[in-house]
Amino acid sequence: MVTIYGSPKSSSGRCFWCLEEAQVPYDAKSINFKEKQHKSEDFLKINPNGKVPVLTDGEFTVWESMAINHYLAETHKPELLGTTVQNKALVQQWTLWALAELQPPIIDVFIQLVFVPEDRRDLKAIEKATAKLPSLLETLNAALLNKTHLVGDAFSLADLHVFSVASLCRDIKFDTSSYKNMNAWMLKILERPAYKNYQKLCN
Ligand SMILES: N[C@@H](CCC(=O)N[C@@H](CS)C(=O)NCC(=O)O)C(=O)O
Repeated sequence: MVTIYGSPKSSSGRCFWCLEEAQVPYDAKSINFKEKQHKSEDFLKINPNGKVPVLTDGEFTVWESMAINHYLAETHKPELLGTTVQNKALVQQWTLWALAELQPPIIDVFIQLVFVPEDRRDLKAIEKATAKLPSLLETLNAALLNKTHLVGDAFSLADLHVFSVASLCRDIKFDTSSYKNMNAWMLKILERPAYKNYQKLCN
């Protein structure tokens, strides 16, 4: 039995979404941050980083949200990884781009706006991170010209991972109205039954 540790409302969310896409039966265990459950001896045995998400499958344990999704796809819905050698590489390309390029500036702003009280915010850090977003979002927007999916002609982990980061633009109130292809792609993804199931878990 697969068990996912974490909340659908955190960076674990993309794993809950992937579980729904791959139609994997699972057990969810929430971790109480206030009680420092993620730093407990028991939890550190499954993730020495003291972070969620973590997935266990029998005796097997994996952490890092995008690696968890790779495992779920391999074991339950391999087409999410791309169906040709080239498309598999492109799914990796967009996954790593989401994690290494797009996520850091968005998270920098997110932390300031969501967790830091207004009078203690680092405005320079917000400005610096925000300035990186237009060229990143333009890259994404250009890749989606006349396309409904980032890789090939089917939904893949490239879409799931990039969407899970790009959608945070709404939380940081970054205006994305000029990125028309990206917005059309996002609207289609919002209609996915698996995405809707995952959203229900967040309510
Ligand atoms: N790169 C990791 C990030 C995991 C992460 O930062 N998780 C946060 C929750 S959103 C956490 O557990 N934070 C607890 C801590 O840092 O002490 C992933 O994608 O899985």
